[in-house]
Amino acid sequence: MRPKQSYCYYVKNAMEASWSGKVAKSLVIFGSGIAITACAYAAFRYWKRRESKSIDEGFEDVSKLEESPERRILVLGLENAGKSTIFAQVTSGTLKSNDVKPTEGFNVTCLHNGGISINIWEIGGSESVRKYWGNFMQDTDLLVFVVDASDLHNLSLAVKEVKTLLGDDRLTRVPILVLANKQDQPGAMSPEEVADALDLGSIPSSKHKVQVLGTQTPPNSHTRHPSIAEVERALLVMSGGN
Ligand SMILES: Nc1nc2c(ncn2[C@@H]2O[C@H](COP(=O)(O)OP(=O)(O)OP(=O)(O)O)[C@@H](O)[C@H]2O)c(=O)[nH]1
Ligand SMILES: [Mg+2]
Repeated sequence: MRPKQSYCYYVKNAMEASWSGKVAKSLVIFGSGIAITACAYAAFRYWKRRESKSIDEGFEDVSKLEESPERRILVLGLENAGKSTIFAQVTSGTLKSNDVKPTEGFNVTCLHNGGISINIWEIGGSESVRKYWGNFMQDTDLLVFVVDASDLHNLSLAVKEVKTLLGDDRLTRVPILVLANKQDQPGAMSPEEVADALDLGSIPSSKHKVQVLGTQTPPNSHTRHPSIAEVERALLVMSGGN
């Protein structure tokens, strides 16, 4: 038979029980606190690792972009020389020259060759736009200068503009493709005559590689003139996009 316990015994036991219960409870709370903190820390570390990985990946993407093969061609020439018409035929094959309007600012079109994108910037040639040509010189891989070979009246102005361009440091060693356009017009100068007029022979080959092509994109023509395919080939080779 169990000895009869005094009231104090029960109180003491109850106190001990409640004390050990509190300790156990505290231990459980403390333990869960540690576990939660550990989990939170682990989650934080995991998130940090993910974050730094995605930042690294971001940098990889940027470096890939920097290496991405892109070329930039700058197309200049006096107004009405035929820049927009030629490049519409080169990039989209369209023959509708009625759609061509004088370029008030600039046009950008793109040629793709393999994995390389060739961005073609045609800047308007009117007097009011020519003063902004200087804003487009940077990072040019190829300069195309279009001349209306049938417009003898404005030839000296074209010569003056070419001289100014050749004096621009940003174009040093940039290859130059001169298009003697409107070869279909009676009395148009030949590509050789245009080259002489622009004094292209005096340009040292160490400074610029120069090529001259005769082109024509007459209005109402039903076929693309072979000279346009020649231009396309020259663009790819001279811009380094081939
Ligand atoms: N006959 C003939 N006309 C051409 C030729 N190429 C262009 N044209 C015409 O010349 C005019 C001017 O052509 P655009 O292509 O607008 O000239 P642009 O050099 O772009 O002129 P801006 O944008 O004002 O600087 C248009 O009426 C064309 O149809 C060509 O080879 N022969
Ligand atoms: Mg134009």
